[in-house]
Amino acid sequence: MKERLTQLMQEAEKKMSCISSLQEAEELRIKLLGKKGELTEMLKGMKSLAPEERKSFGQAANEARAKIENTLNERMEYFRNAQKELALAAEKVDVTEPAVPCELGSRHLLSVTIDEITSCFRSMGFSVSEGPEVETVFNNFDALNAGPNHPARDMTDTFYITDDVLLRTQTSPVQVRTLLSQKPPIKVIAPGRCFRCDTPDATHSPMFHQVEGLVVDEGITMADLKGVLDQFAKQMFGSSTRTKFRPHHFPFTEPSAEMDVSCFKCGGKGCKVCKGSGWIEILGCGMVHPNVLKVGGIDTEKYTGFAFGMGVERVAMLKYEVDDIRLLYENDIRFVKQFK
Ligand code: 2NM
Repeated sequence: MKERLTQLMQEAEKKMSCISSLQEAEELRIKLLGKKGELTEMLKGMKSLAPEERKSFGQAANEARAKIENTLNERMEYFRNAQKELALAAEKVDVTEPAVPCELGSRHLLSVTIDEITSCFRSMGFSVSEGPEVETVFNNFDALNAGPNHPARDMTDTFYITDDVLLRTQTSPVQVRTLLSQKPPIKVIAPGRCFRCDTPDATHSPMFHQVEGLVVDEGITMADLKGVLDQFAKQMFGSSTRTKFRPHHFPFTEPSAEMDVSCFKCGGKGCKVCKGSGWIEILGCGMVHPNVLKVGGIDTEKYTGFAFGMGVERVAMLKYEVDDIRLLYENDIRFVKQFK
């Protein structure tokens, strides 16, 4: 039996030195030391030995077992480490590799235009105010002197949410909120999103943007309105821009007017942008109707005011010669990038 053990050890050592993977090491362990392993079987055969032989064989067999276990553990440890190193090498990050180029977007033409309009009025001392896009019917219509039968209130023109709540059709509700919460002097503009039930075409969109303004103080007259809006036109469209005011009608102003600017493209001779007339309609305006001031509890004997409103899309399209309003909402990066 001793010779067989020596032989088994020699073969085991030879096999162990040829192992080339963790799996092979495990297979060899089972083959030698497993329940039906070669060494295990040999130990089972010990019963047939004489008691004095049994002791020394048992010792030798245990030593052999320990040696095999140690060697296999060492080999397994080696392969585990090798596997770890391989995994780490595969994970290695090459910090010198050029990065994937990151596409930079740019500001949207509507944001650029709102900022241009806003900074004109800021330079004249206006503050900028914002309000909710979901408004009360009161703030959007009643407070603005648009009585219960005003055509603008029609279901077919306005997005109603309930009988009393709607998507604002202009930003004037922000002015109403200002009148209700502040005392004159008031000098504010309100840029923002508005909504009207319109079928989209080249010049209409059910969602669009406005900038409206409101000034209330003692002694405000039509001369202040004309001075401020003429100054705005010169800052926005060039210092040689001229303005003219045509009578108009709005429920919230009296008298009301529309302001045209001399064509900034042709200077007034007539071209495609001004459709040959030399003038371009830019905004609506007027002296705030006493009924509107009264909503804010303002003494109409002491205070007067003017207000105005313009469509941001229209101004942007004229100034940057965009011929279809829908281009402003498609967010095609090639379009957006033209107006940084
Ligand atoms: C316009 C034209 C004329 C306007 C009026 C008011 C308020 F709240 F003070 F009455 N805000 N905006 C106004 C006046 C708006 O848009 C074409």
